[in-house]
Amino acid sequence: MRIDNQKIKQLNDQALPDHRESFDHLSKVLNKKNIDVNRAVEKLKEFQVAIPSWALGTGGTRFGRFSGGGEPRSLEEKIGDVGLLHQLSQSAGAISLHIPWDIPEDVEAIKSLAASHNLLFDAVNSNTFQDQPDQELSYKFGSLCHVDKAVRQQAIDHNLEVIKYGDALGSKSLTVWLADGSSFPGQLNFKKAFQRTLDSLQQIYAGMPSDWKMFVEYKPYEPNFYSTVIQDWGSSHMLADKLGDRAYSLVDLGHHLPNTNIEQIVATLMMVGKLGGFHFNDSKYGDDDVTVGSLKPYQLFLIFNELVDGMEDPSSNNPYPAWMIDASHNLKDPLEDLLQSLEAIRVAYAQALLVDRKALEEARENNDPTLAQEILQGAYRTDVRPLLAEARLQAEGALDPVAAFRALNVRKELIAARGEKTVSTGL
Ligand code: PSV
Ligand code: MN
Ligand code: MN
Repeated sequence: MRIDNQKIKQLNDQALPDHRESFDHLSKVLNKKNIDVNRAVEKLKEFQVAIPSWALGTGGTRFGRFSGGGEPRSLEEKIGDVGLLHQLSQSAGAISLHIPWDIPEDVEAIKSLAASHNLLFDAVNSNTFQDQPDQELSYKFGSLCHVDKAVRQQAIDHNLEVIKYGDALGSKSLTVWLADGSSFPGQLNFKKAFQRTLDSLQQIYAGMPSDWKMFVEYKPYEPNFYSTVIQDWGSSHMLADKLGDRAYSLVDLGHHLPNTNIEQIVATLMMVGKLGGFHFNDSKYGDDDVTVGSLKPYQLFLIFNELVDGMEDPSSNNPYPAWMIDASHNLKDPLEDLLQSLEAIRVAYAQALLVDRKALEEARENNDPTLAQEILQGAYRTDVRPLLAEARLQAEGALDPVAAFRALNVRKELIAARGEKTVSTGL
């Protein structure tokens, strides 16, 4: 399904006088502070966030899953859903696939479908955390770290196959997230497990095309609750460092112990050119995967403050990071939720663009924490939503994507086309 652009335009026209008023007001405020409003709007137009194929259906908790209906039943329908998000928001220009959930049967047809929605293929993801029905050996006790060479080889071969699918579609990176670890003290030899994981990753790295990157994700818990092999950014960085120039750490917001200073991790990884990608979500307790910015928007801003600092640093050799939402929804409409996440990410990004970096650096050099806080919070407390709306308007998206999604009865139409009881593959 595609939305008629005329209908988006009609909704925008109705909301235009209010938008103009708030955008003009904000422009005046920012101009007084010597902030280039056009530059900020252009930056926002360029800023694209990938949508993971597994976030398009209703996620579950271990107590149940309550489908909202109209979930995508195939890769084609998943691409269609990301196309809708991109049409409304003009900021979701890529999809991230998870193999084997998203095996493309007809690569050329899938490529042209994605292109017709102006979508690129972001990082491809391997899955060695579940056993597939036709699989010979089990990952119950790990995959790339497994004590049995044959299991490791099976997991390596799977990753190489994922790279092949990604390459055919035009992806340029592989994200490896491992569930490997142990649930009981004494179960695993930490050092041997790490060495075996490195050895397996080296073989996968060697199988990547020369223009590909590998992103190594870390997580301190779940599904193994005593230890995970790649528990933190230090372990991830050690692996990426040993693997080579095209291997990087990937930071997922939910993959930290409570109160971890994630913005400092971001700054440190970017300083050494090793932050490859970012997974956005929010959480209160663990890897809750709830809507970005729904709980800790100030933390998100502080993270973006470091990301923008790293991206604008001329001496940095960090590549432009790959942005992705990694969230799941057990109550909300997944598409509405993703629109809210996109908005939260872009709000934090826009606020970080407003930070006067020269003044902040001076405050730091003068040991003036009060002024440093004034500068940061001045940017954080600016309502930047009119900037986002203007960027969308200029790109022919919707001024208010969630309102448009509802006014145009998108979910109702998806249910009519796909049915009430559809279940999408994913986490
Ligand atoms: C599991 O925690 C996880 O959410 C990781 O963050 C991966 O990126 C994702 O699943 C897909 O495998
Ligand atoms: Mn993730
Ligand atoms: Mn996760």
